Amino acid sequence: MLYKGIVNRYFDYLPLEHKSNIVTLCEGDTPLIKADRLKEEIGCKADIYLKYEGLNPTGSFKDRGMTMAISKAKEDNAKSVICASTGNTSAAAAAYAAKAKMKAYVLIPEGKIALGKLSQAMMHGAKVIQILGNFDDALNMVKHVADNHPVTLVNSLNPFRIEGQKTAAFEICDALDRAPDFHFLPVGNAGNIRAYWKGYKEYKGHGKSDSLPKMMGFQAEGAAPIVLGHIVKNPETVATAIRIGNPASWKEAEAARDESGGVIEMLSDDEIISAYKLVARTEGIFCEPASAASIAGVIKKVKLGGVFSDGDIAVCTLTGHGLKDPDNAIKVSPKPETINADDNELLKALQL
Ligand code: AN7
Repeated sequence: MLYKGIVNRYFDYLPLEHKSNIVTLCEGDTPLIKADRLKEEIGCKADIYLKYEGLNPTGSFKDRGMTMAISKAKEDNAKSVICASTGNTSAAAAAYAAKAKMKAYVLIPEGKIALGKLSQAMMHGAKVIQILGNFDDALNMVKHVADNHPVTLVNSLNPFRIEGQKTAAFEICDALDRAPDFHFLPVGNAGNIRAYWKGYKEYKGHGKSDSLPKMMGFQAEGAAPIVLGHIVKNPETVATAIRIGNPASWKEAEAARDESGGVIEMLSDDEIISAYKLVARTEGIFCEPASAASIAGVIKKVKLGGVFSDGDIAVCTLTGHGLKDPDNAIKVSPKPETINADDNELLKALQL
């Protein structure tokens, strides 16, 4: 049967009135990939599975929330949507608004979003406004606009975003035929950890799984408000997607951590980049730097010891595709060699 996206697939679990209002790019149904080479390389006792959300239509997990938020906006006859973004939300908002024949307005921190994401927002015809400030400034600004003008906010403060994103937890339980023991993911604005936890709890409530994972969230050291317990005024990290100092779902992220018996911890940019390279080179999977925080989190726990047992299942969400951020990929990789079109020079360069 033709796949029609997450709202259609999980319609009974989602708060949309009519299927006719679904706006979809056929997001979701992303692969859960068993990462045995990575497991061996880092000496992890648990089996590791990667939920490769980079394979969504705009290249990130944001499509799950956006299909739901835009479908609901259509149901409510909205004509335009607005969001602040570190990049991926703006790409998804722009694409789904285009499909829905709505106008999208997106605010991004100037110079601090990955090139692929900027190109997407521009290509899909959004009005792109760069702020001489950070994501947190931009989020405050769009909240003020949406409170006072007829434009729908599609940041994860919009509860329908969370509803859509929870379907990733459903897919994981469906694929494994159980819930995992651990779920690792990066934390920025904290909507996704909140959404997964909601999804796992609801699925268990419906009798679709009989356990819940420990939620293992990871922030970047320079942007770790939840770990530090205070707002970070000038967040900084190479993982620009999670360069956020005052997360909207702060309390809900803490609740997910505490109810599940999990953690929210921080990682250095070096740890994130080394996991980013490792997953690309062992599993053939290219994710963006922020996404690799989930793998860096597993590595940290393996080094600590005593966390995983044989037979445990740890799922890592790879939130966005590596092609989003070609600049960082090139920066951390060996430069290609240039030679003349000459067989001897080639043999010398190949060092077979
Ligand atoms: C690849 O696009 O906040 O903790 O404006 O793009 O749910 O915020 C992106 C966040 C992780 C963090 N990985 O998720 C935005 C935005 C990637 C991301 C996160 C983001 P949340």
